[in-house]
Amino acid sequence: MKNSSTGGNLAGASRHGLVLVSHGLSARVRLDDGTEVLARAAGRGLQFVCGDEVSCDCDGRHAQWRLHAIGARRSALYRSNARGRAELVAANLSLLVVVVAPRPEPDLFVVDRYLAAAASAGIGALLLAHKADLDFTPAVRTELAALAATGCATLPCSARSGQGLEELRLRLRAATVMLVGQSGVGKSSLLRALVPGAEAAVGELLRSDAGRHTTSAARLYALPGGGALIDSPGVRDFAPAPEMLDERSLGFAEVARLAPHCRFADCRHLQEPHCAVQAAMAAGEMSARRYESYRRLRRLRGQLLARLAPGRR
Ligand SMILES: Nc1nc2c(ncn2[C@@H]2O[C@H](COP(=O)(O)OP(=O)(O)OP(=O)(O)O)[C@@H](O)[C@H]2O)c(=O)[nH]1
Ligand SMILES: [Mg+2]
Ligand SMILES: [Zn+2]
Repeated sequence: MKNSSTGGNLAGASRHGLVLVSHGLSARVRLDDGTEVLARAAGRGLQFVCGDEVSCDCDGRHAQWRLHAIGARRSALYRSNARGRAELVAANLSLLVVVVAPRPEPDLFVVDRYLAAAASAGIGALLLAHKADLDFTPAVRTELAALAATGCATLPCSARSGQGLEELRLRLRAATVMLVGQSGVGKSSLLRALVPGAEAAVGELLRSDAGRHTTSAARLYALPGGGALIDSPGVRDFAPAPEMLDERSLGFAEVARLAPHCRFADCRHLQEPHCAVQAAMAAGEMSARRYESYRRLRRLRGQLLARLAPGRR
């Protein structure tokens, strides 16, 4: 990979590039000829993230790259900050890979919220049951099966044993993918298995308390077969941006399928009569945990919207 502070002598000419890492007002950008440069935002209003396609030019006099425009986004994944405001996480994703593993013990409510955000943003999702060399508890296995039954694509695999990696490579081909999940589920290990040489480029690693390497910033890598893979720091929690969630289903696949059968078009599937979602839950056709997760996300969304605009529900 070429590295250069000025990226050659094309001062003044506008160049296309891809944001590899965003540092707020500056970004590491891979220009279309493969050169990597550090570029500063030309204006304060520019908000760019990993995966953004941008235009840069070089101020020859100061040998400084400026990022002056962001291309239209094909998709955008947002999270909510504490005040309910939408914060961009990544741009142009076609697939969100939510990684879980037997250890650390999965928080499936976090998984549900990632899946909800992806569905609401029109981004495909894959639930990766990682560390397939270890066993999930029967309770978690049951819930993973319930998630698969909602239509969510799932795949068992292991970066350590190599199980499922060929299948994973096929599914990621030509896609722009982000790996998300709790710290320690093995996202960076998957990155290293999928992108040869990524190890050398992993500059954003910190040593955690346990002496383990933990990822500190989202970073994009080119996939060998085409496409791109973004490794991201582990999370404890994830709150989707409230305004981005699908109003009727909140991005829950089974709720979206059942909602047309509710009596009221604006049914929130909480206490309303003749609600197909509550009926499916009562009949055991919808996972009780998923329904509880849906209720929690409704509540969270209401709270975040209230913070966003006091007096509004
Ligand atoms: N048993 C088992 N352990 C694995 C496997 N893949 C990775 N690990 C281990 O899981 C631990 C965490 O791996 P990482 O790849 O750093 O996890 P991460 O998700 O990137 O963690 P953060 O960067 O903190 O979010 C390491 O000790 C790995 O050796 C696997 O397939 N099986
Ligand atoms: Mg990592
Ligand atoms: Zn309903």
